[in-house]
Amino acid sequence: MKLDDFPRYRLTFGASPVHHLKRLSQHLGGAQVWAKREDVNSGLAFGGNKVRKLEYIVPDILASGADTIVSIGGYQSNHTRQIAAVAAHLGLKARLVQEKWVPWEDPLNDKVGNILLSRIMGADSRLDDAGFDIGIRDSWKQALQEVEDAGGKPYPVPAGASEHPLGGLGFANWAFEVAEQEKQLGVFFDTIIVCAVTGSTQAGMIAGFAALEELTGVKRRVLGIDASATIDKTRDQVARIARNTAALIELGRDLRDDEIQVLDGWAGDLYGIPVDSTMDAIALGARLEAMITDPVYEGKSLAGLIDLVKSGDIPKDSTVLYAHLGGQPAIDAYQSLWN
Ligand code: 5PA
Repeated sequence: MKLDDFPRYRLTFGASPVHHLKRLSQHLGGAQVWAKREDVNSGLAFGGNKVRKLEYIVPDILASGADTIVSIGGYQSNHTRQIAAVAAHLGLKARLVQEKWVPWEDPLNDKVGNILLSRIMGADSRLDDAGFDIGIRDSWKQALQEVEDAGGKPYPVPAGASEHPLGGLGFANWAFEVAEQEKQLGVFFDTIIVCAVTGSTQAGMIAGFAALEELTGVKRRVLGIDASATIDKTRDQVARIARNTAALIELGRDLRDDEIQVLDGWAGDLYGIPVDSTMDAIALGARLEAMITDPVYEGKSLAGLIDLVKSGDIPKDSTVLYAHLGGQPAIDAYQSLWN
């Protein structure tokens, strides 16, 4: 099936905004930097990248007749907050497994930010001591079983909606949305910067831009910035989901290795713990552009962008698009970094 033939349930406002980061570009003195803003893509509890992925999963949820969406993430997972939002929007229940993915000892870490929003939206959000892993977890399988045992009909959505067979479609479509916006704005983005952890955001983009390349012959770089600090797993997952998504939308060729690039160097030692480059990037984005990024994901990918422009790896004549994927609600749990 071609991408346009997959059913899409609209959860976003429309195309997410694209704008020039003039002061940041000037400051870096190199490439022109623009942003595409998934952090303001929807009215559902602050939106974010998962809302876009879920647009292609909701038709399957509704067709399944499920009454409860079951998903998993860390205490401050943006994904589980977006699951809670979409469940509320559809009139379904949400059962969320919130694992201790980050050894972050702020006493409010399991009370404010994303987890608070999920609870306000009525999700059944339960804490679990297990540490970080982007793979399929027993705690999640157990939650599915519990919903069934209680007579409910669960619908499983894995971490970040990434391992779901349709998880890459939202961002495959994003590539075509970018191409439309380029026409309207009269720009061409030769490089895309995107944060990668569970992988289907970047993977979807890779498949989508590959499909676009087949139509136009135009190549570009989709650079993933790892924020998992378990880069081998993230790299494997991005590659696998990119290939699955490419096959799903009938790309008609294999993806080349040069199309799958997940870069190391900005995650620090641990998922969820910012390093100096993260904090500097957050400050720069906030002070030059009032563009707020978080210490877990977007601050790390912004740090990558800044360094790649400064080093000339992204050359001066480049026009680069920073995919802002959301994540600001988690900042409350990290207040001690600034107070
Ligand atoms: C997340 C993910 P992928 O997981 O698709 O690679 O996206 C990485 C990413 N930016 C980037 C933000 C703001 C994100 O929330 N978040 C996860 C979560 O549980 O919130 C899936 C890990």
